[in-house]
Amino acid sequence: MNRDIQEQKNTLSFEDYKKQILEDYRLIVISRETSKLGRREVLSGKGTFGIFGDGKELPQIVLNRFFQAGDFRSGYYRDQTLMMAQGHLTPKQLFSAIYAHPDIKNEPMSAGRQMVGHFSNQLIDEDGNWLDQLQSKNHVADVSSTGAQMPRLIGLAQASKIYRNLDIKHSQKFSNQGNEIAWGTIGNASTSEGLFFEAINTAGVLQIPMVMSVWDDGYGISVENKQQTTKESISKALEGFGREEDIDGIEILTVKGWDYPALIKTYSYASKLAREKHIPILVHVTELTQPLGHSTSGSHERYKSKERLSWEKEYDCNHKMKEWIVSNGISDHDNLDEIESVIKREVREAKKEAWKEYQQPILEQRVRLNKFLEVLMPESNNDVELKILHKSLNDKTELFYHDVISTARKTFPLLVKNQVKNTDGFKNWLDEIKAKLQEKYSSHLYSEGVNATESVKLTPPQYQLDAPMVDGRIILRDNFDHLLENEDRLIIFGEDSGKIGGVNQGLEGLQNKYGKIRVADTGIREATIIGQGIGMAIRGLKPIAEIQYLDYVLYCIQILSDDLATLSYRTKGRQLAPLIIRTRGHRLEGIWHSGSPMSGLINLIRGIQLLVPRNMTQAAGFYNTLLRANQPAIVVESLNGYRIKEKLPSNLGEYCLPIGEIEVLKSGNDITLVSYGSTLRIVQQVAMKLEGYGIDAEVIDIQTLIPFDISKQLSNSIAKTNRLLIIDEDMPGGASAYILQQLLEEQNIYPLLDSQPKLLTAKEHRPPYAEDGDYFSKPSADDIFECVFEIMHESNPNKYPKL
Ligand SMILES: Cc1ncc(C[n+]2csc(CCOP(=O)(O)OP(=O)(O)O)c2C)c(N)n1
Repeated sequence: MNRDIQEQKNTLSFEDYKKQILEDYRLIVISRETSKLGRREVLSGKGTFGIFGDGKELPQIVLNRFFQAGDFRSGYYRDQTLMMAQGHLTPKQLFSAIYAHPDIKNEPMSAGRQMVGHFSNQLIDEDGNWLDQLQSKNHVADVSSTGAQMPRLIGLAQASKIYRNLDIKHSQKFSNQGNEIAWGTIGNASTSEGLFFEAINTAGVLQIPMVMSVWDDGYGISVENKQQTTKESISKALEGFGREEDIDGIEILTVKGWDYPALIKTYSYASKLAREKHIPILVHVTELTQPLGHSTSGSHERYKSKERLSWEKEYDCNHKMKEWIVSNGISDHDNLDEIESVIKREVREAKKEAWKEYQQPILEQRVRLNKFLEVLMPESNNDVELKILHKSLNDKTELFYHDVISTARKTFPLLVKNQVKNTDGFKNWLDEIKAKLQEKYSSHLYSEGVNATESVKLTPPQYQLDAPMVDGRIILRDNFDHLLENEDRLIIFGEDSGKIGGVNQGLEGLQNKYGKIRVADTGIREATIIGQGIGMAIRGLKPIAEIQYLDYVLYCIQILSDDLATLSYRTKGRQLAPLIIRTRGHRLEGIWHSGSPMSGLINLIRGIQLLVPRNMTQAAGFYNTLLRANQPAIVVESLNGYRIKEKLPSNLGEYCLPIGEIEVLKSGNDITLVSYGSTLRIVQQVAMKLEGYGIDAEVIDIQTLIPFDISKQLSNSIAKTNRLLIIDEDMPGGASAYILQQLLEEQNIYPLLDSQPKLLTAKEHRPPYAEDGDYFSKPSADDIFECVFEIMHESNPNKYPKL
C-alpha cells in the first residue's frame, strides 16, 4: 500500500475510508452501466451517434479527488465519469443528450446541440451574467476535433499565473490568487496532432499550472500507437521537454490506468506541484482499455486481435478495481455484485425517464395538430393524401419534432387546395411553433442581451479645436494606453507585441509602462496565441491576441472556427470567450502577404464578428466598444494606414463606435459604391474624379462584414441611385458576393436596381509581389473608374460613351 493511501487511512476512520472507496466503485459502475445502455439506445435507433467513457473510469475518479472548485478542465468526449463524479452529469442527462433533448434544463451540456459526450458546465446565467467560477468545478465545452482542446488549455492555465502575479480588482469570481489548475485530457492518438505539440511546447515555455492527462488505450479508432507516436509512447517521445533540476520544463509522469493506489499517488503529487509551483505536468496514463469499442460507428473486434481483446478484459480498470477492493478486504464479491445490480436497475430507470421527458413536449404538439385536424379534415373533402399523412404520423411510436412539423407543413397546402376555410388558427399555431423551435436550434450564435455589442453605450470621438494630425498608429497606441490604464483585466500579447511594441508600433512603449505580463511577446505559434486568448477570456480576463498578419490567420483558423466561433452557440450562451483578435491586412503585396482572405473568414468564423475599419480612429473606437461587450471579434487594421495622418481625438479609450453600421463617406445620386478597408481610399479618390465627368457617386463604408448593416441602411442609398458597384480586394465570388447576398436577401434591393449590379474584385490568384503585382491583381483606380463608366453607359450611352 502506498503512502498516499496509507495517509488517507490514517486520517479517516476505517469505516469512512471504506465508504469512500465504495463510493468510488459505485460511480465507476454507474458510469460503465450508462455507457453500455447508452450504446444500446443508439444502436436501437433512438440516437444517431454514441461515444462513451468506458475503460477510462478509474483514472477519472482519482483525478476528481484533486480537482478543486475554481479549477478548469479542457478535455474530450471520454470524460463522462469525471463529470458524473462532480455532479455535473447524471445518467438521465446523458440519455437526454443521446436523444438531443433541446431543453437546457434536461440537457445542460449543450441543449441538444452537441453529440453526447461533449461536456460543459454553465459559466453564464440565464440573464447573461458571469457566475462565480470559484464555486464550481469548471469544464469548457468540448469540441469533436481531436486535439482542439489543447490551445485553450494554455490560456486557462495561464490565467492562474496572471491572477497570481497581478493584483486584478475584479477577480473575485475567477481566481483565488491563481491557485487553480487547468486539467487537460486527451486520447493517446490525438497527441499526434500538431496542436498538441505546439501546446506542450508553449506550456513548457510559459510554466503554467496545467495537468495534462493522456488516456492511453493503445489505439486511435483502429490505428495502433506504432503508427501514431514515435517510440509508441508519448511520454518517451516527450522526454526532451522534461524538467531538469535547474532547467524549467514539463514534469512527465507515467502510471497504469488500472492501478488505483498508483493513480492516487501520481495525481496527488501532480496536483500539488502544479497548484503550488505552477509547473506544467503531463501524466501518461497507460494500459487503459475500450471495452465497448471506439463509438457506435463500429465494433473493435474488427481490428483488435483475440489476445488484445482478452488482455483488455483482464486489465479493464473497473474489473481491476473490484479485485483490489476484495483483495484488500474492503468489501467482498457478494456486496459488490449487489451494488452492481442495484445500479443496473437505477440506470435503466433513468433511461426510461429521460425518454419520457424527451417525448412529452413532442407528443403534446401532436395532440394540438390532431385537434386542428378533427375540425379541418371533414372540411377538406376527406382528402386521401391528408388522411395518409396523418395516419402515418399517428402510427409512429417514437416521435421527433420534425415529424409533427413536417406533417403540419404538408397539411397546409392540402387545406388550401381543398379550399378549407378557417385555417387561421392552424396556420398561427404552425408559425408559432416553427419560430419557437427554430430559436431552440439557432439562438446564441452571437452574444445576446447584456453581452452583445449592441448593448454598449455609444460615444462619438471628440476633437479639440487645435487637434493635431498624427500618424494613425499614434491614435491606436495612445488608445491602448488609456485602455490598459483603466481596465486592469486587459492583457495584450502576440508575436513582437511586447519589447518592440508591435511590428507597426501600435503598442510602442507600453510594455515598459505596464509590464511584461500585460503587454507580452509570444512565440511564433498562432493557434496557441488564440488558445491563450480563449482560455483567459473564459476566466474573466480581457485579452487582445495579436495575429501579426492576416494571412497567418490560416494557422489558427481551425481553432477560431471550431472553438471560439462556436462556444456561445454550442452552450446556448452559457459559456462565452470574449476574445478580441487584432490583426492587419488589406492592400498588401506578395503571395503570403496579400492581406485579403476575407471570404474564407466570413464563411468559417460565423459567431465571431469581423470588423474592417478604414482607419485607426475607427479601429480604436471598435476596440473601445468590444472591450465593454462580451463578444469575440477580429479587427483587421489596414496595414498601409499606420503612417497616414488622422486627427487625434481627445477622448481616447472612451469613445465607442457602433458595430454593424455602415457609414456614408460621400453622398451622391448616380451610383452607390460599396467597399471597406484600404480599398476605400482608392474608391474615394475615384469618386472625386468621377465628379469631373458628371457622375455623382455615393461612397459607402461597410465597416463591419459581420455583423452586416444591422439597420439595413444600404438599401436607402440604392433606392436613391438605383445602381450598385461593390469593390473588394478579395477573390471573385468572395466577400463581394457575400455583400451582394446580404443586399439581395436581407434588404431586397432587386426592385430598386436600374442596372445590373457589378462586383469588382481581385484576380483569382494571390497577388504577386510589388507595385505592379498589386496593379494587375487587385482593383485599381483605373479599374474602378472604367467599371463605373460602363454601368453609367448602359443608362445613358450619349452622356457616357464607351471608353
Ligand atoms: C481533427 C480530427 N480528425 C479525426 C477525427 C475522427 N476521430 C474521432 S476520435 C478519433 C480517434 C481518437 O483516438 P484517441 O485520441 O486515442 O482517443 P480515444 O477515442 O481512443 O479515447 C478520430 C480519428 C476527429 N474527430 N478530429
